[in-house]
Amino acid sequence: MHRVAGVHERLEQFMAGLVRRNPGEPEFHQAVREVAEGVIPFVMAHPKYEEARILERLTEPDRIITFRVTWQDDAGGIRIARAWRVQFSNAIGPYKGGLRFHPTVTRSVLKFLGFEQILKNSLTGLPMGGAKGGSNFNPRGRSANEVMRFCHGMMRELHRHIGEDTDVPAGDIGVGGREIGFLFGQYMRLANRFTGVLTGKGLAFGGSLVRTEATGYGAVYFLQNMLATRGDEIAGKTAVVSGSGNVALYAIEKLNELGATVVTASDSDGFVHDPHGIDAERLAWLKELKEVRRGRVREYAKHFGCDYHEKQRPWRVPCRLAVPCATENELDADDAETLLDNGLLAVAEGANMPSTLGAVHAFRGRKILFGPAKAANAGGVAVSGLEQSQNALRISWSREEVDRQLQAIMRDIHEKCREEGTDADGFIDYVRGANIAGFRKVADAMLAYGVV
Ligand code: NDP
Ligand code: 2IT
Repeated sequence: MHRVAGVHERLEQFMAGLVRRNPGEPEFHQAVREVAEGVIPFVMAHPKYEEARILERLTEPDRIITFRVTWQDDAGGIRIARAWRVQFSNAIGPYKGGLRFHPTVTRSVLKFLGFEQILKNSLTGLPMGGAKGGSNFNPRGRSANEVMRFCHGMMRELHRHIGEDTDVPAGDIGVGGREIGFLFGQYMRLANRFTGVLTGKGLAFGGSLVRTEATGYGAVYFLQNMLATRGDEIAGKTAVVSGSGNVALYAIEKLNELGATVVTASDSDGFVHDPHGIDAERLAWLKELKEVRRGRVREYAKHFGCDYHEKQRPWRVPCRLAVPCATENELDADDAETLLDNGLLAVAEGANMPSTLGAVHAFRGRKILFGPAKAANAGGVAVSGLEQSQNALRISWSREEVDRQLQAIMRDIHEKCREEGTDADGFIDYVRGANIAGFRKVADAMLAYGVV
């Protein structure tokens, strides 16, 4: 009894300090709280981490670079946006993490993403620190030429802060293969170096096979591993997916391959419900719509004659598997209850922090299989790590080889969650497991360095 009260007090005291030091940053507070709920009891049971104040040090970024990006729009007007690179921790490797271009990007959003990235990267077993960056630039509706000018403008400043052994950015929302090409081209020109300073590159200039597919495929591999602990499988089940970007499209592809029926996809305007299932043929159409024509999912509904739900999220559609792949806080406690009442078996988070804390508590309370983002979506950054290895070795591995390594990494992350997160009754708390396993490695490295 005494012990439990102590943990609660310590958690609230820690969070009060964090909130005081980081005012007006709700996403960052949320991400830290989710981790602290599991890590504080662990730290209290291991005084070496408590005495070295590892959690306090790990929640303070190494540095945050804030800068202006100026570019010219298609009409010749001068535009200004704000950009950041949050270099959170390089305790176990060079900073690593994506860049996001979206009007909702703030310092708080990038701090939450950078913090999550530390533990996610640790879970992959590869030597990568945690970082995130991006801009409140809104690429929607802008021409490819204007996006190019923005990317070149951004790299004019970013280039002096990154390097293959320092910090290696990649994609995230609004930053895909096209943007990485523009960013890499400008880096090369400014630095006069051809090196693996970004991942998610095109195959012609150092990219890795399977990086495009890796996050979505990895989330489904993780789901497969979770279901296997209950003697179950993906085949024959209905799945609800949100989003229609990089992560969603390849999650749908792998779910299809493994025999599920995926009945939804969405974007920020609404979702499409296709009871027939987004099969291989329909997925090819959706990919072309999103990746080439850069259209909206409502066009899918029109083309295939199914329902479109404006300004709604897909969680009311009955399913056994839910794979949120759009953005943070897109699934709340009410959505979780609805999904659970409709017979939900498992969730694999493709997006970062898609479930609110209330939703996470609801899933854990009902003891379903819940794969949190830092474990379930780690396949993307893991293959980024493999891209860095291939660049360093100046070789390219085959599709089969990279996919084999991705599957092995996802299996290994699942195993780490199981080792650290199994309750006395046999229930695997993947949230606690992922947080403690990710934390332990980084914390041990920090202990070895002394007070730095
Ligand atoms: P994309 O830009 O390719 O796609 C994002 C998708 O989410 C689009 O369908 C977009 O709709 C939708 N979306 C974005 N913002 C919102 C919003 N505020 N509300 C509702 N829908 C929204 O990004 P990714 O697929 O790469 O990223 C999706 C998620 O996965 C993010 O949480 C990202 O951090 C995470 N992630 C990505 C990885 C990667 O390798 N790319 C790796 C690990 C995690 P619209 O077209 O309307 O904007
Ligand atoms: O959230 C993420 O893990 C990513 N956006 C991928 C980061 C990376 O460096 O590949």
